[in-house]
Amino acid sequence: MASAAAAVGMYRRDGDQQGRGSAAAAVLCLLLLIISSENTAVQAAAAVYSIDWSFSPKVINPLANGKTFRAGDTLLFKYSPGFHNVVEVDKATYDKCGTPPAKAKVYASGSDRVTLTKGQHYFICSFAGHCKAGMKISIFAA
Ligand SMILES: [Cu+2]
Repeated sequence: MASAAAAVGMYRRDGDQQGRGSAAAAVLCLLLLIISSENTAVQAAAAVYSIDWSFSPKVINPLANGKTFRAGDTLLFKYSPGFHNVVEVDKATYDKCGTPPAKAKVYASGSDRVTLTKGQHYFICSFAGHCKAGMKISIFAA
C-alpha cells in the first residue's frame, strides 16, 4: 500500500507533498472500491435457482439467464414426488444415462435443495427411461 502510493508519486513531474497525498488518497479509494466490490460478489453468490425438473429441464429463475453459478448457490429441483427423482452422478453415468453408482446421492422430496460446490455437477432422473428422454442437467459452479 505505502510502496504503491510512492510508485504513483514517482511518475508525477512536480512530486510535491500535495501530489503524493492525492495519489495516496486515490490508491486508498481504489482499495476500498475493490474491497466493497468483493463483498458484493460474495453476497450475490448466495442465490437460489429453481429448476423445473422435467423432460426438458430449465432454470426457472430468469436471473440465471447468462449468469454463472457460483459455489454456495442452491439449486431447488421442483417436480411431483413419486414420479421423478434427482440423482447426482459422475460424468460417465450422466453421458450415457447409466445406472447411478450405489453411493450416488438420491433426492426424492419433489422440492430438493442442492447447494453447489465448486466444479461441474451432473444430475439425472433415475426412473427408467427418464434420463434418455431428456431428464438430465449439467451445471458448472465457479
Ligand atoms: Cu423422471
